[in-house]
Amino acid sequence: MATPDPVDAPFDAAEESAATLAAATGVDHHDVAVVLGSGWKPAADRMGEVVAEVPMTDLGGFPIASVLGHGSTVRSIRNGERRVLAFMGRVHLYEGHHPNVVAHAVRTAVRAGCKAIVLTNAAGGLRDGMRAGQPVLLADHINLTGRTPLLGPNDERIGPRFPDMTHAYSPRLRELARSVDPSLEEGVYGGFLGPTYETPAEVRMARVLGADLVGMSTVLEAIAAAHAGAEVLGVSLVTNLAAGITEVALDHRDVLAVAAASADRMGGLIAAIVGHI
Ligand code: 8IG
Repeated sequence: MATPDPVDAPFDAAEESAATLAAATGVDHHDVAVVLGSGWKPAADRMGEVVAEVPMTDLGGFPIASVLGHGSTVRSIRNGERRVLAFMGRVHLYEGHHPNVVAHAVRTAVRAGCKAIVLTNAAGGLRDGMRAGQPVLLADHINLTGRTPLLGPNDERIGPRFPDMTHAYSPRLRELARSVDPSLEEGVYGGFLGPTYETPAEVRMARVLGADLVGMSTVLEAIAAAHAGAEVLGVSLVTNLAAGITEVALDHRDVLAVAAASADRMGGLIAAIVGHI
């Protein structure tokens, strides 16, 4: 059967994709999902034994592979008693997708049983003292995209009409992360639409608003997870200082180089956290 469209029927689409995932992996229940952002993919190799790996496009509801970044898969990983679902890539708003398509992975993970969602990303740092290569726990976000995956009639099967966001970034999971690595700092993530990096004036604006980091992902996924009642842990890897904070022009290749250099440490961090969730 064709998967229902996540735009019109997000709950049914997530339910169907979760059922397809269970059939394809032979694992009918997962506990924790991890969404791997730019440069974070090597982290998945340290999370445990890969039981199955499936192209995300096989699950239905995801954009075609050429958009997702070729070879985007989802892995089912055994980590002790826990079953981890690792999304080896994500859908971004700036690619032109509807917010419900951006949120489909998180909603699928929740339907697959995940009660905790780890959202990773690469981000620009703008707080004084931040440096490239530093991981930062998200304490909160500012959604500057002007979009939400909750637009339209609310489906009570997913969650409430007016979800509380006070504890969207789970204090429990942040504490757990700091118990694994006490050196972890926390920050507020400003989520922009992209795909340009900010102008220096926009970075100054973000700073005034209270952002410590800027990026182009995560906020809609966090909203979808909070709506669905899942705990969220957000982790940014600072791969560049935001525009105007540094005189150096931003280049995606530098971002990937920083991410590559940090991948092993980030992998160990996420693996250790997931093992305790
Ligand atoms: I990596 O400086 C990365 N992603 N918006 N700004 C925004 N997104 C980013 C940045 C940045 N660095």
